Amino acid sequence: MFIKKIELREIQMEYVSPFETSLGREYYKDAIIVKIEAQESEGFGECVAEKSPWYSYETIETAWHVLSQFMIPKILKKDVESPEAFLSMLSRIRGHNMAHAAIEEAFMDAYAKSKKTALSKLLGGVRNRIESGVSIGIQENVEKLLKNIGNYLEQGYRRIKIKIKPQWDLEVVKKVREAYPNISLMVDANGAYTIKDLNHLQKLDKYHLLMMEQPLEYDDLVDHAKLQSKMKTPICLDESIPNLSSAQAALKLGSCKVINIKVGRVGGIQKTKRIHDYCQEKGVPVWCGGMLETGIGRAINVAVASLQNYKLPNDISASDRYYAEDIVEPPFQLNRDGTITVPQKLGIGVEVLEERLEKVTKRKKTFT
Ligand code: OSB
Ligand code: MG
Repeated sequence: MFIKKIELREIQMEYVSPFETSLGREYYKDAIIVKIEAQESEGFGECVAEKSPWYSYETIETAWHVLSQFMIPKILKKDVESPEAFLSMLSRIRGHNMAHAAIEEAFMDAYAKSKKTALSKLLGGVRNRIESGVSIGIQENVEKLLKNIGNYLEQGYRRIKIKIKPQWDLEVVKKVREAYPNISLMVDANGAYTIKDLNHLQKLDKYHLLMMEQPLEYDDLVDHAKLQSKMKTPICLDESIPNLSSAQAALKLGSCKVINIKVGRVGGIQKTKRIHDYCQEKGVPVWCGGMLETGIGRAINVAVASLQNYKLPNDISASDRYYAEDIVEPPFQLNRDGTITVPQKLGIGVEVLEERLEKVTKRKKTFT
């Protein structure tokens, strides 16, 4: 595939409601959208780096820098014969997984289109529908949280994830369980605790949570192993798994029983597939995490979640849970059974609405 032109856009879209985690509160989605134009097709990718380095060290600025100074020059005006060749052309650039993922997604979309296949099919996906869960941020009070949960359950979401932090944890989970004794419920701390909180966290065991996501520091595996050995609730790692080798280390150490794979965090679709395959071999289920993506990133998430070992509900909700107006057509909708249908059209399988993209663009650069 001969790569003729690449376009970077920084966009900003308002969330339907602010999203708060132990890391802070966000009102807008800021992202970089990458478009690759090849001889035979074009493709889109989304960089999930945020404005500030809270979730990850990467930011919009670091991704823009690394994409334009180092990644784009390596592939522009080049003939790339396969996804593997694409990866190896960029393999000298260490780290910056979110930047890597964005440009690889755009390549994979264009590549699937050139092969006249849907991205899900190209990857070996086995589902027509993926299970949809919803991730609910920290609220002003528990009453609001319970009301939100009720709304999402009514819409059909199959699993509720609530964000926790010290002072917004045991009492909140207790009240949610009292109101909804049997729902599929999990918590995500985004690394807000340390191993010194062991006794405190153990008190969550009585609420039969589906799992507890990333309780301890983002770069820790050893303390997570200690914590997991002393808790019944399965630990799921998010931030602590940036690549295949950390996934291997985590399973060997016993740091978790589940892995949340985010395409951006692990550096792209092919790397996602490798972690997925490894976990499958080890009998460890995975699910697809989210970064409140626009329809572009969402389409990629839906495609990877169609793989066999995505055995738990994903943080892939309908477009209207995030945005009043998405930038793809059709927007992602929740089926009544709490699933989202995997697009069967070529590539990411949804049309990117370029006029709408233009409206949300804050900066744009074209490379030819
Ligand atoms: O930890 O999973 C997380 C959003 C931004 C940063 C980190 C996380 C999240 C989410 C959102 O939980 C999930 C979604 O996209 O619906
Ligand atoms: Mg998380």
